[in-house]
Amino acid sequence: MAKVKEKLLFKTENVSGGRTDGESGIVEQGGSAKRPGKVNGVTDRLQARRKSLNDSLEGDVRGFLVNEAELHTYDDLTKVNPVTPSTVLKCLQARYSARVFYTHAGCTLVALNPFQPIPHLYSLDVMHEYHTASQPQDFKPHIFIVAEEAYRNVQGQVEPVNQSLVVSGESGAGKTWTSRCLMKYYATVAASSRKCQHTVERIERRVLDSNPIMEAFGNACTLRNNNSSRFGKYIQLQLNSSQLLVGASVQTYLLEKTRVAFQAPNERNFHIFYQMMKGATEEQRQEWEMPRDQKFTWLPNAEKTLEEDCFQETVETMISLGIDAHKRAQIFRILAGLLQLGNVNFSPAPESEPCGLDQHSKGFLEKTAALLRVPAQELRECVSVRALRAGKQSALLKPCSQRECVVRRDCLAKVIYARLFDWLVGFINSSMYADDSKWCNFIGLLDVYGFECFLLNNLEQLCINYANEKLQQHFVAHYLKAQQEEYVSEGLQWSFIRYQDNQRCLDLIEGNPTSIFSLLNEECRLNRASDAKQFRERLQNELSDNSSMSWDKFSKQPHFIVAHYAGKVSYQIEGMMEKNKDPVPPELLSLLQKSEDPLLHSLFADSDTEGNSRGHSKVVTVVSKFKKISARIKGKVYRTVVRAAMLYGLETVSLRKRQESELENSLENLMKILHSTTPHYTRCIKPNPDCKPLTFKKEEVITQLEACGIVETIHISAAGFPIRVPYDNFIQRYGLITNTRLLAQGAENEAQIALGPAVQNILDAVLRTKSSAPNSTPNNNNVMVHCGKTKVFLTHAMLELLEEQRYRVLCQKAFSIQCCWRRHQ
Ligand code: AD9
Ligand code: MG
Repeated sequence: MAKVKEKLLFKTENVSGGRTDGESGIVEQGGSAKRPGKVNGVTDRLQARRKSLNDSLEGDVRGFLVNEAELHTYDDLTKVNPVTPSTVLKCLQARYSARVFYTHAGCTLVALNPFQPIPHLYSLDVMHEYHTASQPQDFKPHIFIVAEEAYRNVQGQVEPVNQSLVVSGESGAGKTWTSRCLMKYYATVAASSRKCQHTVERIERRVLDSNPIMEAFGNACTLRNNNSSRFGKYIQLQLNSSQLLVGASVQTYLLEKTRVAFQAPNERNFHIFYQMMKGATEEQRQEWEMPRDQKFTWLPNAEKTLEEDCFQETVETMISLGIDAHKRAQIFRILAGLLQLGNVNFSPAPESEPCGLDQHSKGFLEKTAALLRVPAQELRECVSVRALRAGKQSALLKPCSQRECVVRRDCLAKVIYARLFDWLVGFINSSMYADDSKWCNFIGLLDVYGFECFLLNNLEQLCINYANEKLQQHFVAHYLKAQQEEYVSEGLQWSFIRYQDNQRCLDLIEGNPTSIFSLLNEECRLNRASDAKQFRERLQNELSDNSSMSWDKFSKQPHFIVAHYAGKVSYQIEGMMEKNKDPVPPELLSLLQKSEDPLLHSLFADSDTEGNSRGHSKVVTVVSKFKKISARIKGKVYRTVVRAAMLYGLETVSLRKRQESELENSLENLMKILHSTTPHYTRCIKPNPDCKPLTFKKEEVITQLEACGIVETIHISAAGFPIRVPYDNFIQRYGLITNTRLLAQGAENEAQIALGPAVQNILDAVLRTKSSAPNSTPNNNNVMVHCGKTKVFLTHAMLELLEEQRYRVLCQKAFSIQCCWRRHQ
């Protein structure tokens, strides 16, 4: 007997919605690399049959996909059959080789980084084409489809709905590039009205100009990306009732301020320092004490030439945003002061004496003091002597050790830089923000750090991964909603979906009453000497019943492991409490309050120089600031802050308002905004670690697909009815079970509906066989099928059952043909 060719076929839709493959098909919306349930109680043959089906569902795609040569034409990954990590990978690779960089993955867009300019892909003409198309989704996948969909959605069918575009991915994957591209798109399409061309042009320019400034101050060259954003940002583009861009606001998260004073080997400080060093005029050099040949400890790898080292562009955008010459001079002077500070080194001294400074360091300290406009002697004392206070008594002065001096020096640089950055963000906001009466809706763009897992992970990674965990939860909820909508439109009920969410992991990190964050905060509030081992024991005693937490028995360092949705991460505890407290010695704050530089003075004018010094537990820790939403924050406080800042020339925003604006930047607040909008997800993928054009490394990509949740999405699909087959395709493949023939293929909606009874007949026949031979059925519980209006929704177990039945019928037919043939011989 000729071997029955068993292979699942698939078909897909081309960009204009038509079929690209004429064969009958099973369109699988999701698959699973590890499908639940075990095969049991079946004959050997069926077991083997099932195994081969399983293998083909789970394993290599060779000989399984209809036409590998056409893989690059699959515009939506959910149409690849089966959807497994390996088929998804293969499809993306084929597309990348064919220089196709965008692919839909259900409700998300996957963007592969080309690592080379592709100007024709983003030209004004292309923007125009997507913007004016009646059905942009019929065009090739593109970031402009997402942009346009969000833009059109703002109007909403019933009422306007705010939109959020969430761009995620690992460092160097293209998030910031994509966000910039989206901003350009809106600045172009939302400025197309001639009526208020003047204002729109102005605001559109400002919105775009905010990028180079924020990147100059917040981006740096790292091992992973020459222009790596060292902060997260959420930009709201404000639209008026005519859908025109009239303003914008930006919120930033978790600036990596430690970079000012510490750069990992082969990495660099923030771009702005290099820009100043390379682009300063001779006059500026003199003022900033920056001769060309001067080496600065905090300016490593200055010899590297980067596109980002463009001082003139930064200055021009500062001018365009309204930062006047006076303010610019103050900003650059402060930054120059920080560079001088980095060259101050301390020499050890006996315990009762302050650390010494050699001649060089003395010189740099004096230059620092002159640039920061603070008394040099006080600066020296502040970094080398600690004031201990008990109650209202006068302070007891204690010389700091060499290490403590370094910590205080670095702390001074970090706190100045962080406040300067916040000030800049405040200024940018004040120059872009539209009056409340002028806008009614917004499109938000979120560009945050992706999931991180390094050799050593600490509080920074915990916060970043926690944020990603929250975003993943939001994504899952949204994705399920999209699935539900398809089920509803096909007349199915939603309750069939079961999936694993990441709530347990979130409980572990942020839950009440006991979680990593709560214990960490408690430990910091107790204000006792941090003890990593003791903290590890507390975690183990109080959280070991959460299965997302574990420990490596063989590790000597105090640590804990969290099982995130994207993988396990081991966090070291050493230094975590200190990072969480993020203390600033009050002496430093008092010193800065005395600065004669108006900008520096204003940055610290409202600092609390008392609370911390008494050792009271008024500590607002890093994690509570990042996580928390303040009950006091209602509606438009942020706008009030911005307005107040404008009113007072951006210098006298009160402490309360500044704290409120800080809390406004909390993750919970961000999640609240996201939940109130319609989200659109773009997952950026970095095809190789070396940022080389057109190089696709499978291992790199698969790890990212896992980390950004694409594989997770597949698992979620598999939890419901991953296989959806249009009625005509179903009859074409399984009609032989009941001798039903399909006369025409590719039926329209009504014709599909008319096929319902025939489909039901086939299903009844198969399910009857199943109940008459219960032992032969795998995963009895998972044999589920639902007829929608035009499609059959199947579980994998039901698909297996159908395939078995089809195989039996084919064997019977082959057998009777053989008998018939023998009889005739
Ligand atoms: V990080 O988390 O901030 O370290 P991002 O933001 O994900 O990172 P970024 O957008 O900075 O990465 O992209 C890295 C580089 O990839 C850019 O500097 C571009 O040179 C390159 N890139 C990214 N996307 C594109 C693109 N669509 N076309 C061409 C691109 N080049
Ligand atoms: Mg970035």
